[in-house]
Amino acid sequence: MRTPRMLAMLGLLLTAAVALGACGGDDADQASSGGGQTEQTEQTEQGGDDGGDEGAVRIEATEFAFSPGDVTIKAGEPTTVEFVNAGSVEHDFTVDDIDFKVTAAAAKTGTGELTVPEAGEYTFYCSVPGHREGGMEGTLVVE
Ligand SMILES: [Cu+2]
Repeated sequence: MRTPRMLAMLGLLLTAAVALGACGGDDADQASSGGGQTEQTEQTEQGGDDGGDEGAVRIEATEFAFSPGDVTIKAGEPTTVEFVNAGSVEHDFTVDDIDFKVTAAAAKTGTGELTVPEAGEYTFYCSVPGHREGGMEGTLVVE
């Protein structure tokens, strides 16, 4: 008489324990790993996009123009400037307000890194004599 009852109770306890354990496990998995993975994926994608699009700018120089004439970067963010000289004489990319200059010989590419802490519009130009007057001037927009 006692043995069957104890077995029955044990069975109930085991069933309850398994059911509770299974439910608890599912909830925990969905809450922690499911939510965590989603957040991590979003952060990684956003970070990658930001770095690729806004962490670098490419400016081309010819006689006597910059392309593009207006360059936009983000305030406070380190930005790599790739200055491609597609012309046949030396050119440079100079921004007096932030004391920045990248020079590139004919058919060469110069690179430099700048961080502009304050938003605003800064004039850039080529400091080779006569080039600014010839049209090598543009606006660096920091936002
Ligand atoms: Cu020039």
